[in-house]
Amino acid sequence: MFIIGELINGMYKDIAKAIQAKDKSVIQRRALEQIEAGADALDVNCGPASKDPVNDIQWLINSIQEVTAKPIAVDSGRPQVIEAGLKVLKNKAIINSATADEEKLEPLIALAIKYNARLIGLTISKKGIPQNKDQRLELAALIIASAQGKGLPVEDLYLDPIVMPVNVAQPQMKDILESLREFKIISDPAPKTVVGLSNVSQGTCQRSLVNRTFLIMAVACGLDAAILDPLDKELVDSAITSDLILNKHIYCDSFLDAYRKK
Ligand code: THG
Repeated sequence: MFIIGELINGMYKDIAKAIQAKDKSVIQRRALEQIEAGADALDVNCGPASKDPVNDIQWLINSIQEVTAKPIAVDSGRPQVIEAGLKVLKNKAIINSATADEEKLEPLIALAIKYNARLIGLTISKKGIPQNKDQRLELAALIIASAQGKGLPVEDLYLDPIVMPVNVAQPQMKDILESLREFKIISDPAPKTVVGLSNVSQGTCQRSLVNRTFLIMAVACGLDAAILDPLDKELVDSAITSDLILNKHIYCDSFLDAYRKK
């Protein structure tokens, strides 16, 4: 499981405050905590309150790059904010994200190629979030075809079925999970898959349990990567154990420690 830490997001009050005050230490601490806990990459989003997202995303990325060389996922709905992030990124970036809306998708695929970045494609269109698996697969096929047509390697493409809160879209959960499995059989080579895990438990109680259970079920459907809270130790332990059961690393009695020291 490729773990992308979700905690550097202006959605969180302490991060929003740090961005406003340009207090690097808060951001750098949150970056290192997540990596220490097992994050392979960091999602970075300046949040809805940012008045100058182009400048803020560059400040965030520069602050993080002073303390770590881990990959960064530049998370914004605005292509100009994403490009601002890509300009200052030193390592292979992840663009988070493009939608299956041709006008937005094509420029973002072009950016992914220009900056040699990985791209997260959301199965959402102008018409909104799909209501079933077939609509998700249709949008997934469109994203894959567009990426292949422009020359972005499918290995660099991560498809995201868009996870909805279980208390809002309970009848859709099964379709979301099955979409993950079927994204893999649309093309050869197969695209990778990713989810924003904490979406599933927004507004629910027992958040950690809901997140953990969904993650394990998604891993069984072939999930490659997740944007999640790496400070939830039981969650990361479950992710590592799921990979162990899928034979992605070798069993030893201390497999949790061994994985974390990798
Ligand atoms: N797919 C992709 N990218 C994404 C998402 C996705 N990026 C953003 C988001 N979804 C993933 N990140 C989060 C981060 C936090 C929460 C959910 C998803 C979260 N936050 C608390 C809440 O809303 O209750 C905030 C708590 C607080 O304010 O302190 O749940 O799906 N590609």
